[in-house]
Amino acid sequence: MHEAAIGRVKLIFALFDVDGTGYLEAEDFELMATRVVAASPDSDDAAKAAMLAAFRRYWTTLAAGLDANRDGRISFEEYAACVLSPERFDGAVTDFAEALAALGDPDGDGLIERSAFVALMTAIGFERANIDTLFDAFEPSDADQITVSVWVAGIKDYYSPEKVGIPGDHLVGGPA
Ligand SMILES: [Ca+2]
Ligand SMILES: [Ca+2]
Repeated sequence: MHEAAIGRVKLIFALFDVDGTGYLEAEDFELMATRVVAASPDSDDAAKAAMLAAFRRYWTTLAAGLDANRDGRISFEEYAACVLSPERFDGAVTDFAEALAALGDPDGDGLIERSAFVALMTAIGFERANIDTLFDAFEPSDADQITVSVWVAGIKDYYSPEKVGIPGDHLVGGPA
């Protein structure tokens, strides 16, 4: 696997272990979902419910596919196996990406302002400087907006082990 993809996987594991136990558990996804929904106060209840459902589906899909020793939690070693068969997690990642981008577009015009993007990505736990660099890499319009579809594609690329040199790589590592 490419070094860049390993870095992306390590970062996501660290951020999703919200309670810092060293393992991914159902509780981590509840905590993360609550935090992300709270970062989008202008979203309607349907968008918030979709996000919560996407986080829960993501957890159940990961647990079903990766909890090799069946202890109800996912270690980093177990998690890293997801990059060996990413197609098994495609549906859950797509759900997650679409629900997150929808939260970033509360007025439904298909565009995401930088402020909404920063709020959601900060809630997930990414570094502020890296978030801005990523937004810039998505080539925002003169009005400083990106499209929902660009963001959805960017999230899916982030989880694709074969992708290198993608905008999402800006999230990995400290600010320059
Ligand atoms: Ca945890
Ligand atoms: Ca386990």
